[in-house]
Amino acid sequence: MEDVKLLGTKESIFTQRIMWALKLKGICYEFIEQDFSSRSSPLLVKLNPVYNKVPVIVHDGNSLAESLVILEYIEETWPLINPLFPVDPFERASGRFWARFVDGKFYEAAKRAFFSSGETKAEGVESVVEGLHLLEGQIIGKKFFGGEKIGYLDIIIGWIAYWFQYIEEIGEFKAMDSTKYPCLHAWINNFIQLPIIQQSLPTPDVVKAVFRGFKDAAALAGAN
Ligand SMILES: N[C@@H](CCC(=O)N[C@@H](CS)C(=O)NCC(=O)O)C(=O)O
Repeated sequence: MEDVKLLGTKESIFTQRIMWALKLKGICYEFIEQDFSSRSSPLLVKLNPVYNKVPVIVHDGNSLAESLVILEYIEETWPLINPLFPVDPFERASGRFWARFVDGKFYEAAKRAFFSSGETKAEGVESVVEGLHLLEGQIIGKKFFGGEKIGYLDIIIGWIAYWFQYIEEIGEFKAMDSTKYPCLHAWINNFIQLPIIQQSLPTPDVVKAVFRGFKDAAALAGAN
């Protein structure tokens, strides 16, 4: 039995990555749900003093934060069970490149499209559209970004398959277009239909309430 604990929230796109990876590896873990409605829990502050953010994994008493780092750790700790990274060094590095793109440039553009208004919002939407176009180029001819089965990059991009539609709805913008990105659209359906993904997804109501909360908090902060 492994001693694995995961601090997170079920609505968090970053926490879900770790839940998916642990499930794909068949690793049992204790989930320690966090509540961000007031302050970060003392346990989270202790285990992730740098960012106070989830997810945090605790394995045999050692804690690690940042989902991309945790995913690499999970893969290196349990490499033989359902490998998530490609074997080929170029493919591995390329996966890391696109992971950074999604968590960096693309995520920041989605935040501008979601939170901003006027020119900044329009620029954010344009940048998201460019990002989707680039991701379409990466999935052409493949069922999953990992090839025939779900892998590291699918886990990173997974939030676009489910959360993105609600980001668009609550953020009042539209960038996803199944006619412009047919392969990405096919991937979304393939990804969402996987039982391991289905089982852990929060309901649309929960996701929308979280995103509305982000919007309201940002509006309140802007007004002060
Ligand atoms: N780069 C981090 C992002 C983690 C993150 O933004 N977590 C959010 C939840 S989705 C969080 O903990 N927010 C709490 C807060 O900011 O107080 C990762 O990949 O793990």
